[in-house]
Amino acid sequence: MKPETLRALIFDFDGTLADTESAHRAAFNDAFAESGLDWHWDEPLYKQLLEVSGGKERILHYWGQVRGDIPVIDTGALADTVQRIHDLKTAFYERKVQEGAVQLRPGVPHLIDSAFDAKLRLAIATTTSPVNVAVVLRSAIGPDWAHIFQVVEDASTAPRKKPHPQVYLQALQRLRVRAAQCLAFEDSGNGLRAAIDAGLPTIVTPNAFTTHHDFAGALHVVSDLQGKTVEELRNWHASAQR
Ligand code: XBP
Ligand code: MG
Repeated sequence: MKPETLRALIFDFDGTLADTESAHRAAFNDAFAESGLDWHWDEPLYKQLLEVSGGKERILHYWGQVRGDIPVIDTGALADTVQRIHDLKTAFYERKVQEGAVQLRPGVPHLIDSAFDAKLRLAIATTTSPVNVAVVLRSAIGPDWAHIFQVVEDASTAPRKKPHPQVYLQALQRLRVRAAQCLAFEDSGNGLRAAIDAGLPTIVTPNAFTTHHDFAGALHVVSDLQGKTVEELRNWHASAQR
């Protein structure tokens, strides 16, 4: 069978395109303080909690861990409280990004530019909120970012969070390409499983929060995308066809 041509790159966002999780962690703690909660997520605890994809799901998971003894009288009220805390967190996160707390990871700006120039389709498949993608890429790339990443699937369009493959399956549908015509890029175990379950050959670039995750099934695990070229991506993609 004729090998497939590489036509699209699908990037995870947090921890892959940009180093965001320290700013997320600080924003969660600001939101807890603002809400009068005596919760504080230090780095070791946040590393564990990142096993749960999605900020709201993470808050709910932690609430169950620390307050499991208090029967939930009204699940609707609990959901509203979690939503309120998460909305606050997103506002704090946005401010931190605008103050320059988040950078694109090494090699990402150059690779995005060269992939765009090589007419590869670019997409994002993330469990974070759409405003978080926009605020980071607007400050890092400028308003053109939405022209460069033609497809963005996020928490608002794909409510079932990684490791569920929904966000990647929807990105493939909107790109109108087959999984074998793409490469996916991830930083976490949950993300890798979501991409693999969507049939995507996946490159993993771990970061300080995810180096201990299980990356079995990844096409390649590399420290970062520094110096990576479209040519090298095409070779990685071809090796997945063999
Ligand atoms: C990583 C996540 C997100 C962020 C926090 O997303 O799991 O939940 O940690 O962002 P990605 P929210 O799939 O891009 O690695 O609070 O908006 O969820
Ligand atoms: Mg990630």
